[in-house]
Amino acid sequence: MERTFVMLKPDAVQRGLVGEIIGRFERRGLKIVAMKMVHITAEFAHQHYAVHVGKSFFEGLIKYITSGPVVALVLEGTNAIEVARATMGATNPARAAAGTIRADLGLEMGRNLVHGSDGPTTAAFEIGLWFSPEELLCYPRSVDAWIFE
Ligand code: IDP
Ligand code: MG
Repeated sequence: MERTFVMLKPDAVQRGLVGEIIGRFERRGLKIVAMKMVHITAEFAHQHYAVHVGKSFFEGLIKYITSGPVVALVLEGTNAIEVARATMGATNPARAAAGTIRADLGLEMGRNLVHGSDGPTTAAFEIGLWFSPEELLCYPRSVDAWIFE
């Protein structure tokens, strides 16, 4: 079973879309194994987005992501990384496929509502950055047999 890190960005919280967005991941069948609300510092944001240091949008991205509280989650399921990214849609909401979070709820790249790990290495790094091992909960759901073959 794979795990991925997902973050609902400050615009999702401010616009009252937390339930709508988390609900989409839940309905997909992904299991929430950790969740918390945090207002991150610029230093922490630099760690999270270290791969983007030096890019034209980097300073704007740090300002955006530290502008208010975010909701951080770890989701678990079959192909969780790929499935979460597909549920989110392409980085630019204007190009994202209809039915995805970014297409249905957003318009601009710099206000695209949600983050998801882009691969196994990134997922392991981000889960470790945001959560301590004790915060990752292992529990069965009664519906698991109807979601996982
Ligand atoms: P991703 O979130 O789809 O993985 P990345 O390329 O990793 O996309 O970029 C991280 C975040 O930086 C994006 O989600 C978006 O909020 C922001 N971003 C990326 N490129 C641009 C841009 O060209 N203009 C404004 N913001 C951008
Ligand atoms: Mg990315």
